[in-house]
Amino acid sequence: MVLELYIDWISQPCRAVAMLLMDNNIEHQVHEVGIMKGETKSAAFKQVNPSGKIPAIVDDGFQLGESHTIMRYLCASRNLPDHYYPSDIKQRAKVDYWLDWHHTNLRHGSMRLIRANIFGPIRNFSQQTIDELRKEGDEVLKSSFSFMDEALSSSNYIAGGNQLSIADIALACEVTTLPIAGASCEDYPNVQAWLNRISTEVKSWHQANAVMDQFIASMKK
Ligand SMILES: N[C@@H](CCC(=O)N[C@@H](CS)C(=O)NCC(=O)O)C(=O)O
Repeated sequence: MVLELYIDWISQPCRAVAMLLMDNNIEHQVHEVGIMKGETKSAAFKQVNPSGKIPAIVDDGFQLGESHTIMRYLCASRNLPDHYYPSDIKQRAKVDYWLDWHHTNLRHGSMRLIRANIFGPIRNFSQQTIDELRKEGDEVLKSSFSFMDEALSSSNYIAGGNQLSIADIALACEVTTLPIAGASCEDYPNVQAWLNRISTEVKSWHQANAVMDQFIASMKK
């Protein structure tokens, strides 16, 4: 049975999973679940992922959520090239380190700004809430980018090594979404160079980012 993928193309973790599938020609069927339409919280979608979050997959009846977990599962179940999630235990631990770091650092900051600048006005958050989210988001992003910039001063890839890993894909998808929230990595030259590198090495980068790129372009009009 073909693998079922539940995503919204605007979502960072969704695009990371989609890129891994597309770059490796893994057959899959996309089911779009609109975040803005509230479809992640529908009873039908919660049958697929009870947490009400995307991405999610169903692989021959096996249901799985959480983008990092899905990516690791795909690496193992589809025997993907070793560089994505290395079998060397120490290199693998480095990839896991950055995937874990992502949740409470880069993504934490990015989500604060997205909530403040996108969801705040739509969902009528108070000005105080928006200001607090912005302040925290700015601070967390600044320290996250400084930390990444330092790591990338001695390596072309976030987890070290000399090839792309799933940590690069997950983090790069987060960084490339930041213009939606009015932020960017342009003050961090190593992060910027790394983002350019990842965007050329991931073959499906532009295809997977097309909806988000259109959204960003429409915001500038
Ligand atoms: N840690 C999760 C985060 C998933 C997540 O936050 N997904 C968002 C889209 S980017 C979502 O489903 N939001 C819908 C909602 O909360 O209703 C992962 O990496 O998969």
